[in-house]
Amino acid sequence: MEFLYSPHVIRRIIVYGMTVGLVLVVLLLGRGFAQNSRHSGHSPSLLTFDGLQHALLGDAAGAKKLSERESNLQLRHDITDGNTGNPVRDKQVVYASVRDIPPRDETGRPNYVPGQLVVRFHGGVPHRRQDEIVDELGARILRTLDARRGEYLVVVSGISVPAAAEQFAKLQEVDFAEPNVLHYINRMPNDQLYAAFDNQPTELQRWCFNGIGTNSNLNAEAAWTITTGSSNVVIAVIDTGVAINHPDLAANIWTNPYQVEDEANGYTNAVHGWDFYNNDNDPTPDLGDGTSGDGNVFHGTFVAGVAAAVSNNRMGVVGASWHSKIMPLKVFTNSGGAPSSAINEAIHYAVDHGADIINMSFGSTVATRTIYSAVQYAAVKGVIMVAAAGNGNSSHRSYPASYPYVVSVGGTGSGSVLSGGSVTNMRARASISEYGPKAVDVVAPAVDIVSTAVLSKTDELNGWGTAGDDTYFYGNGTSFASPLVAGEAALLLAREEQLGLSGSISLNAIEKVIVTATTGLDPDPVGGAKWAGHGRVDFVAAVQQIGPQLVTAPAAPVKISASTTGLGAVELDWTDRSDNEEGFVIERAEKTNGVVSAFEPIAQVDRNVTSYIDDTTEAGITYEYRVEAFNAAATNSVHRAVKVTTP
Ligand SMILES: [Ca+2]
Ligand SMILES: [Ca+2]
Ligand SMILES: [Ca+2]
Repeated sequence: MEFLYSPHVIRRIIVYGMTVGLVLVVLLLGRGFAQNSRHSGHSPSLLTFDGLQHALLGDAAGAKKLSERESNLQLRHDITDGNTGNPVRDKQVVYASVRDIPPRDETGRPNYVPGQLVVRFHGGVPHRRQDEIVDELGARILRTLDARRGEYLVVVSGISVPAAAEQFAKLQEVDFAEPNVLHYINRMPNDQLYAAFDNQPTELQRWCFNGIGTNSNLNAEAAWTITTGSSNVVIAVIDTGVAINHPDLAANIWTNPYQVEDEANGYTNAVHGWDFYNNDNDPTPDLGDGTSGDGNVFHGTFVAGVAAAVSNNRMGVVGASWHSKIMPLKVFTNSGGAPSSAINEAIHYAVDHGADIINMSFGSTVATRTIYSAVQYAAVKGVIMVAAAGNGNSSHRSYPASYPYVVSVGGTGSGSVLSGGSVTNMRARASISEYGPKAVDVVAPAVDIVSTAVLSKTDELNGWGTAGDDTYFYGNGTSFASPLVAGEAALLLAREEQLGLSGSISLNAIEKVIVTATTGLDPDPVGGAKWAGHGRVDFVAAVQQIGPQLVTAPAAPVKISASTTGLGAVELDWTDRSDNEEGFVIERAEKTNGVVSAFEPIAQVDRNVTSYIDDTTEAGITYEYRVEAFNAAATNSVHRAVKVTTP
């Protein structure tokens, strides 16, 4: 297994004095080794830009003045000039009929203020007559918007807003009457590095997540207006470990609710994840030993931040999902090379500990039964798996990305601002990325990605701080495209939860959303027209696809068995065959004096749970049990019961 990132160019922003505000110093590092020449021993050059923050603030202030000046000019132009073919002014306004404005928008937010209308009277209608009309229609003027033009905000009662608007509009004295329409802003996070390089196409994070102007990219801001993610959605990051105390990650690190069970299984004190490489309970990165292998130390921390950094906290970076939990599962040490067995174990751990999504930013050209069986296990449980397509600049399959059930993510990004270009073209292939439908399902940005990181021993020897210090890096690689899609998947599950459909949409349906809510990209000279698989993911298009229409009934559990435990309780076991149940209902009937009672629900357990102990039984009674999978669409209809008689 190799890491799928290219450390060709990495710029670092080191944050000093986290608690007293951010002082940014950019260290430009020309790491002059390519992916396969880690041992070149190249000595990096180091450049420090003093006073960068000052310069940035200056730029931002300058930009603001400029736009104010422009808008003043525009306003003058608007007032004094005729229409001279300015496209900004040639646009036609199309008003919706009041009846065609739904009370709520597609995200469930009201489209207008209840009980309010804006009414304008025709010129020449005297104020007295205006008051009379308002009175006659049972309304009341709440606010005068423009007395001269006869424009008022009125309150109506006992009548719907559309009906009231129609009543007003029918009168010849009335120019228009319309709902008091609510407007919303798209969610743009306030994290310092999101739009740090203001007014430039080099606003790297924003460029990656959203694009700017007509250069739309993942359309994240519109998606974040609908949902910014849910803390109930867990993303397992199988990688080099995660710096769980990084101030831009700590609040989103998963805490293990299964510690009691874990003790019995040898995962002692597994509070925030597990290290399957060293078999210990510390899933933070091994910080290295000062050799070139240390280039991997930051990898898992970086991937975690791309998927789900703490966001909109005025600090550092934004993640694709703002509130998901990150489950750090470490399978690599600093020098790379994770055995299939550790990856298999980590996938099982993720599934059994409630991970909803697994990100795997690594690969091998070798397909293994060891990992594929774990992938199948996760798929049966409905866990979404996302993996990096690989950095081989070829059409070859890389695994785990190319296993069935795993979304393989290739990379966009040609040219690079960090390499001195003026823009990173996110419609074109990243030159490192695998391409073509065999290797790639979808693509996402893989160049000039900025995220959370941690310093290695080598970084310390280079004088950048102390190994283990929290920081931010820029980097390239399909390793970093994959967690963008993992984060997108987290937004989809958050939307599912928001709509009251938790767990009810099957893995199959979610995967279809990810691959169909995409944008086609320009053909690639090397990879051809289909280099990007189904295209570049589009966060808002995907979030908008989530809804009740995707819910199907869950498959019924099979192989239900019941047995009495030593203490007279009854243990039920079953095989879960559904990937879209919200949970299971346990039903019980009892046979007393030859009469069987009706089945009553006695308990409910979470999705993917496969056993239940009923300790409310009495001695010497014959019980019958049913276990039913349920979700928002249906409770399954299998009513085969098992029978047990307590001693
Ligand atoms: Ca460890
Ligand atoms: Ca942040
Ligand atoms: Ca299940």
